[in-house]
Amino acid sequence: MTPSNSDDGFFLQDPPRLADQWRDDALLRSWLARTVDADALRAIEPELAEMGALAAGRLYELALAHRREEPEHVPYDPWGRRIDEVRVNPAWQEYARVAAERGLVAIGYERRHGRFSRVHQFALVHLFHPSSQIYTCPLAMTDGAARTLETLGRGPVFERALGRLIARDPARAWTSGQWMTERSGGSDVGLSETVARCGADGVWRLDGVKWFTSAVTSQMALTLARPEGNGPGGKGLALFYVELRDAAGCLQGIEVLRLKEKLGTKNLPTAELRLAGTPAEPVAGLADGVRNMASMLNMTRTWNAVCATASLRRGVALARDFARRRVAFGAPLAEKPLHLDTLAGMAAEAEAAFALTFDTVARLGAHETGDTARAADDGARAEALLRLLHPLAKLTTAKQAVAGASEALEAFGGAGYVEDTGLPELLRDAQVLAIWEGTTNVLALEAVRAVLRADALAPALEEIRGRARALRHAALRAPAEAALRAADHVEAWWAGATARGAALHEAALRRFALTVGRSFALAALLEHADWSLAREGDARAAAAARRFAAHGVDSLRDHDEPLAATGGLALGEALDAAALEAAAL
Ligand code: MFK
Repeated sequence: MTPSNSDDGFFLQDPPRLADQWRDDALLRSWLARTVDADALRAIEPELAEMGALAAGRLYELALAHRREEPEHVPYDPWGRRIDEVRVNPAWQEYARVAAERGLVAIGYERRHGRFSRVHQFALVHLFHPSSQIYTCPLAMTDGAARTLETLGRGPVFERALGRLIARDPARAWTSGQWMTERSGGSDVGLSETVARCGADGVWRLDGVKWFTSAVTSQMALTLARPEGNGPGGKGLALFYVELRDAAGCLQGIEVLRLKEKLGTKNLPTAELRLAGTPAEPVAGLADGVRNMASMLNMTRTWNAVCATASLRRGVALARDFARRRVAFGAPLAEKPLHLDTLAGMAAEAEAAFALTFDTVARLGAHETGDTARAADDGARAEALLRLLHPLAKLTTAKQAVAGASEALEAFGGAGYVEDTGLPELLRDAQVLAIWEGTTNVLALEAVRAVLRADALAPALEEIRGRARALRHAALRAPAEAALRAADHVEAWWAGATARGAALHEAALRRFALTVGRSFALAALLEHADWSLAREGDARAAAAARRFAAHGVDSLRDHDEPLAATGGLALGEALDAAALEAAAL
């Protein structure tokens, strides 16, 4: 069809259209062809093809049609009874059905394809997420709860709950909440004020306020509370299991105070809850709650990375399609080198995010099943690397997703800023990815803990170097050198920082984490690009890797001197002397 922007004198613009998201995603298909065993891939592909069609068709239509229908909190029934019902739109109910039937959580536990099970699951999530109105939030928490109960929960109550969390029958399937954040803070969870008391009947009951609880429509939740008499901090908290409603469907000592009015994730009901004598069951002892919550956090952070990657990819898909339809200055945008250059930059970030995320996902699957292809994927080193990759993949891709969504909106000009196109959702929903599940700075500190406590830097640098040195194609030399230079720089910087013996330069740690994250992403993409050139004769991943390297992977580089001079904060960046002092470097 010839692009047209006028019809009988009225302005008429062809809107962007989503192609089948499985067929349209060359990198996803190529990545799976390289990394997944042929038999497993043959079994998985039809499911992916169906999800790709659904994501471009029915699910996307539902998302657009119901996007203005926000959840509603109904505190009382007409006769004055407190009911605290939270009503969601019909699209959400359909997402719940599709997610259960297609096993978007279950696949990770059925493990039909051994170590490829997580790749199988998250490839489906990658296709599903951008057409799901963030239904992936309850799914992420459900997966985190399932993993926690699988590894820590003992006894019939937890076995029953686990069975529900991974059920494929929508009538049986449960989702879980993850109630961590309190008024005292979302990052410093050790300050939590909720108290747990054991009654004479032997039942534990919780009292406190949970300040952000996502997807409050769930049937169960994992949460933290301090058993009476316990000491302060995360160690003094315990991990508790809560079922929200009793057999009659009434909330058990839970009051919904209000739903949050948020910038984005508008269809997701996020509530403030008061717990007043909520019955609860300790999951694993009466202390070390933060440590016991860690596998849930690592899982939801992985979902965050998958969803960030998927949203980047959606922005590229829509902007690319629109570039063929929108005519300006006498030609479609797709024929304008300047616009194409911008789209190529967006695609490069999306592909690098994909490489980092799916590398992490593959390691997670190998770790959980003990089914490792290489000896290097086994044992303590592999576990340390995974512990580092969870926060790195989350923080790196979240930042990319926010920047990418902004760029995607701009690719539509004014239409990207207009609510009834549905496009502003891309940006609004991306912003949360850098906030929930640990902000960029909190995750940078978590990455550093993985380096200090688990010695995770050496295996990360070894992976980057091993991949960059194994490349066969000359076309990849320049980006490979960028990855190697960044790895050398990280190593020298870390050695220098630790040799000084003083506290690490906290002000530089976000740059440290982003440098390791982006270098790792580059090396993973290069490995794929090399294979794709050789086996598929396809130069697209190579072009993306070159461009991603040119965007820069080393954000420590420009800061060495000022950091050394001021003990951590570049002078020009410091607001005033007090800020320098407060940095306590
Ligand atoms: C669409 C995508 C879907 C996304 C779903 C979104 C759902 C959103 C709902 C939410 O709940 S958002 C709220 C999320 N909140 C956070 O992510 C909390 C952010 N804060 C942190 O991560 C802090 O670093 C932390 C709370 C962990 C600090 O607390 P502490 O008490 O100072 O913990 P500490 O001392 O660092 O760690 C305690 C133990 O846990 C240590 O082990 P040991 O006791 O053996 O030394 C740690 O090694 C261990 N640990 C902590 N984090 C870990 C971990 N172990 C493994 N992996 C981790 N990530």
